Amino acid sequence: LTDQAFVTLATDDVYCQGALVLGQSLRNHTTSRKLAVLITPEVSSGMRSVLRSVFDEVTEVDALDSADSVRLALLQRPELGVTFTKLHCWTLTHYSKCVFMDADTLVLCNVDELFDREEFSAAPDSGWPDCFNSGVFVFRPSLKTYNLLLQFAAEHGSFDGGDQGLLNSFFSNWATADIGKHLPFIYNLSSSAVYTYVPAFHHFGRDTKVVHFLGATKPWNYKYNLQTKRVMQDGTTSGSFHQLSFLALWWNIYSASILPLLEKFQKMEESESEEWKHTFRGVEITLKKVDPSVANSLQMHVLPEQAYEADPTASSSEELSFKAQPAYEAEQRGSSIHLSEPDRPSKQLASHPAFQETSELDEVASSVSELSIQLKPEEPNPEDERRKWEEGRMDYMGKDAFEHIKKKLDTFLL
Ligand code: UPG
Repeated sequence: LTDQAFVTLATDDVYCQGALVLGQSLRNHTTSRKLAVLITPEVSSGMRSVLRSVFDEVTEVDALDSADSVRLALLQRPELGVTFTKLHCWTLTHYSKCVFMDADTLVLCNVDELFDREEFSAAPDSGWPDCFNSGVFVFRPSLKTYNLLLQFAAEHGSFDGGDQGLLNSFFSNWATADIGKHLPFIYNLSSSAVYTYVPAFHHFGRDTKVVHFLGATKPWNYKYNLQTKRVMQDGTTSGSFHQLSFLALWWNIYSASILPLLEKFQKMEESESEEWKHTFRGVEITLKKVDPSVANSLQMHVLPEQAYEADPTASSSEELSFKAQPAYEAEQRGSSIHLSEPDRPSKQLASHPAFQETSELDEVASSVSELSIQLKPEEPNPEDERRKWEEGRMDYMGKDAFEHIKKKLDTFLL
């Protein structure tokens, strides 16, 4: 059944974490279908390698923004415009039928029977059950449908500013035409439904097949204790026992299968490459080892030069200096450089294990455009460290404590 696939979407490295857990959960439950992920240019090359080890197909598409800021503002979720990118799934015409799943969903068992359904099948949205939720749906890739959707979007926009409003208006007879196209709610259980109708959850919840962590707080925003295997609750975390156990399930997969992959690929890149390339909204930064015999001797190139200035001759084993143009701001956070453009949140531009982590810089550098990056002295024996990690001998209380792992992940996920 190679002409059918589960498809998901991740427009940045953060959502990729969700896509990876979803992909792994489908693999764990031995799906017989292909796994495909749509990404945008912002996804880093390291993350693409990790995605390729879980998914059969990693396809880059352009971000498609609804550019409908008024309606999105109504939703108080300006970032959702990016979900219009989801429409690209109709262009995967080498598949005859697909099941789309949001990157914040998780399967609890094999759900291949979804492919017995027809376009357009979806489960009711718990907020307005005459609408379907667009986090899980069955569709048939077709350029004709894709173009009709784009045309419809341009003419009518989306009543909620996201893809869900648009798709509900487009497939407007879903609520009444064919009950066969209503997926049971257990194929898209939003975690909030658990507390809005507790008795129903107690009665039917054990049959749940797909959990959807819908809303602004995603599983990867929680803290997880690797030793106790529990999601940590601080003052801001609320959630029923069941919600927490779904979250713990997500984190179990993440820590057991995804974290080691991320670690492995990061270490491979560090040890194999003499050159590191990072791309950020069309800006490319290259770090090159200048003198292999000198620890951490790096040279930095930034393209295009009109956006960011870096002295191409500046190379040193102790310091790299970097200057963002006046409109941009640069800051060092841990071992990564972040850049922000006017009115946009800052994003990581580059990280390198040789960057000295300086907490002082964190505080003072947020408003400056010029930055000197201190380079670390040589690390003691990274081979030994890697072997220990691979053998599962992690130093949980010391350097491999959760905060440090998290910090490390942040260097290429933020
Ligand atoms: N996504 C990205 N990058 C982003 C935002 C979203 O890749 O910056 C993808 C990802 O696959 C994600 C999906 O789009 O899972 C939906 O976005 P999400 O942040 O999960 O939104 P929710 O509020 O949880 O989802 C509701 C619907 C969803 C619909 C969305 C917008 O459940 O199906 O896409 O609203 O209409």
